Amino acid sequence: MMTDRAQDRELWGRELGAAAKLVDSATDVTLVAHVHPDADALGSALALGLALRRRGAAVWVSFGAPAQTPDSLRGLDVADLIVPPDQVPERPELLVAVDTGSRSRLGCLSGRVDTASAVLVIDHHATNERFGTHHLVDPGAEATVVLVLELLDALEVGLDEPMARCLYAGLVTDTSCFRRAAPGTHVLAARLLAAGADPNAIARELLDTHPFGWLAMLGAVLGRARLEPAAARGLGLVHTTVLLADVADLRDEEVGSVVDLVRTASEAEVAAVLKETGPDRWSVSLRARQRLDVSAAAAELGGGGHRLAAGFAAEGTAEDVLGALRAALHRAPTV
Ligand SMILES: [Mn+2]
Repeated sequence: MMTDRAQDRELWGRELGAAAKLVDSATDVTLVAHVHPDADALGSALALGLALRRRGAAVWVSFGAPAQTPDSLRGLDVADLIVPPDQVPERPELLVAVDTGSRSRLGCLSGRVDTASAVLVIDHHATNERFGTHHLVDPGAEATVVLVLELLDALEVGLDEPMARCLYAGLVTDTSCFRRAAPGTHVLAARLLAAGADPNAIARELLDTHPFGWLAMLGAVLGRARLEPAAARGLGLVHTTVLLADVADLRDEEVGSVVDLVRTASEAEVAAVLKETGPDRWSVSLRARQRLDVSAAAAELGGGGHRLAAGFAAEGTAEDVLGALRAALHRAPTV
């Protein structure tokens, strides 16, 4: 499975072996997802957590923010492994950070990187800073759950339905419903279905369920969208803002869905959604169709991500942020 992915198979084999040994011998394991976890992050943490608990380890799963588990992801935590950050051990024997490119993305739990006896980083972000003592980092993997499954195979863990559900949740979301999945990844998905994952139920809960207020929010936000054909090196930029007033009682899931609609504009290579997080504070999501590397633009602006999906945080007026973004996209490499 790895032949089409890892650049150095021998090194990968060594890292996988070391990670498996580390996890195999741990009696207490703290698994941490990035702040505002998505299905890949929480699915990775919970699948590995379920497997390790079944093997007798004490397991905690947590994330720095928000205080509550996102609604659409609650169904993944069948064994109540998720605890609030203040219940995570002060000095974990083994800390596993999943789907997290940098320690700052662990939020209030980032200090555990220093207090843990060992830190395993499992991730697929190209911008990963390798901040652990052990690493399973492969930017060629479509999702972190792919790497978790590889680790589970190395540990000879048999998949059950709850684990398969968690892994499938990360796979279906991070591959945009398998549009960006390599042949081998479809084979992995087949294994997860055989282990009991229900693709229709998982996708409906994760992707196709929103409160009624979502429709009014979309009306306002999409009505403000603007197209700049000359931007993004002449390939086109479409952008809009999501203001705090637009999303009053809505969940992260509703806000996160906006970029997937904005990016459908055929005239634009790049889509940007500026989400207001406070007065003159923004969290910006970037998507590219195929020709521009938006992770380079995001990195230049202090963020990170993948070639076709990236983001950054910014301060200033929306127009200030757009100005900086236009300049960064003008310098972004084509692929
Ligand atoms: Mn991911």
